[in-house]
Amino acid sequence: MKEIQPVTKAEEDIYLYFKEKEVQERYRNAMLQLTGKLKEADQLLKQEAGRMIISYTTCRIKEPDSIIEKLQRKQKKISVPSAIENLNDIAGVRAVCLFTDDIYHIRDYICGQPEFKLIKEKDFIRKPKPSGYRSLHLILRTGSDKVELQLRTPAMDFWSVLEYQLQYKKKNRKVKAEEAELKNCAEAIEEIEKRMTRLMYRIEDA
Ligand code: 0O2
Repeated sequence: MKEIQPVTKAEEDIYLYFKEKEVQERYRNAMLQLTGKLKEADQLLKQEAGRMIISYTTCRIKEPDSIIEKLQRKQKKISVPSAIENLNDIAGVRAVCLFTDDIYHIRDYICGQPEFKLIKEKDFIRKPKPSGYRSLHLILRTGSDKVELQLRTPAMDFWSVLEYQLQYKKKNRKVKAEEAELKNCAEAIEEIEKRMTRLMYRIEDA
């Protein structure tokens, strides 16, 4: 969202390095490897449950201006090695799963694959952020690269889109009422998801 024009040599290096064909290719391959495994897990679980598991998967490589903005936000050195060391989500994959239980089954499958080493896990589903943000973040290493996998439900996903938009509005005006309403919505979503999960198991057992 925030456009940063490279002004320093370090910023220009970041632009050049992360736009290099081989670098993009490396991150793309790491993401492809992960989406391949997600497809495997999806098929296996789909057969067991007899219903859809992963609704959709998206991938993205972080843009250089976003890399620079995040390094600034985290008060880290602006350089290519610093970005590689300090940012875990230069390559990011998001899988939207219908139910919270599916998210943990997918998590277990991916973590059981020898080509992926789990280096960090942040469970904002069991412990949501104060804003109400919910999602499961896994930082996985494959070869020399890191990929962030975000697992969430469709409702967590549409909630986060609105909250992300609000973060930008926040810079120019007061949004306390909207923040409070979003928090209420996050709680209502959690409650509905729990009811839907109970219903899903009742239907499966019927
Ligand atoms: P953008 O612009 O979406 O890419 P780490 O260093 O791994 O411990 P990190 O990456 O600093 O942690 O933060 P975290 O909390 O794991 O968040 C990673 C990404 O998740 C963020 O990337 C967001 O995309 C998303 N995210 C995290 N928290 C929130 C939140 O409260 N609301 C919304 N809408 N999204 C969130 P970026 O780079 O911050 O943003």
